[in-house]
Amino acid sequence: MAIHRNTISKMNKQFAKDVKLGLSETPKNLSSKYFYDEKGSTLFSEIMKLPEYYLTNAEFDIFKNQPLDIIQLLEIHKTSYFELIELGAGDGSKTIELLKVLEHENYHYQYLPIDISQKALDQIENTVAQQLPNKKITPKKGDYFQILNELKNSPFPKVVLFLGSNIGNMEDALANSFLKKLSKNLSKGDKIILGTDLKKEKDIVLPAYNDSKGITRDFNLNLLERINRELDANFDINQFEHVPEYDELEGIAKSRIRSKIDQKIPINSLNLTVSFKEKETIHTEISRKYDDVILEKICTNTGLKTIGKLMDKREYFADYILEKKS
Ligand code: AVI
Repeated sequence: MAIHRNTISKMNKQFAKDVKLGLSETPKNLSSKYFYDEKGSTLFSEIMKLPEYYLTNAEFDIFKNQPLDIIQLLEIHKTSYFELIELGAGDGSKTIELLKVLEHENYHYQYLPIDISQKALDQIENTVAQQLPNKKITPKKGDYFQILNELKNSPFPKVVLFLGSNIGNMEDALANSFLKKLSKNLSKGDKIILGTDLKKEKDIVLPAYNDSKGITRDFNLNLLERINRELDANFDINQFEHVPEYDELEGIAKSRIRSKIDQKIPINSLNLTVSFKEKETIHTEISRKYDDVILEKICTNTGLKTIGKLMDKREYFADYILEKKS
């Protein structure tokens, strides 16, 4: 009993609530935001290095080869000071390419990466220390909007980076509310660099979510392992499979977990037993792919307008430059 109480006090209450709700619904679902525990974050770093996962290289290509175009579209001047704020900086490998040029061209700015993970912030600090030893950065640990709200009162123009097509893990309606909230924390004339994976053929998109080494499979199934670890459950991941799909017309990659057999899984911390029929699925992730029309749709009533778009050589990926107009 003591152990059980201890388990409950340690577990993430919101995670427990969401797992209970998601696995009680039809169809069953679990939010992709729960992918990123320590193991999941390590697996995602591996995914980004996979040849099939073209997104990272494509966006890197834009930052490496077109930094001056980015700067020009941002309409920043060497004489004025601005704040470059990055939401979820990852390892910073793309942004560092922009920073190198801003440094070389003597722009005046402060770089503020925001992340809830101290590990991610330490990593970006290391990258900058190694590649630009004279540049001091200002990492901020916490919730994006809480920190943006704190930064709102500073008198300086802002450029917000939201890269990696992270926006694509939100349904369009949620992406729209996210951009509305972001826009509310900005002032007229501020800019956003929004990284988006573009709609394209299934032959290119699907392998990115179904790699030959099975890392994406492990990444998806880690959700069940996380429930085992944190909520004292008994999922045998060999009895489940990773099911990715991509509908070219809709432009959305979807990941599911499918039960191979009829089975009942106890989740002890929730006092719940979840039944699965053979082939029953749990929806775990969407990865929206964009074009100009969808981009415009998610910008509706946000006060944000597209003022530029930069693509990699193969036109797989785009960084849209948005400006707060009102
Ligand atoms: C973080 N996000 C943009 C990734 C994506 O492509 O949707 C997460 C991911 N899921 C499977 N592979 C990578």
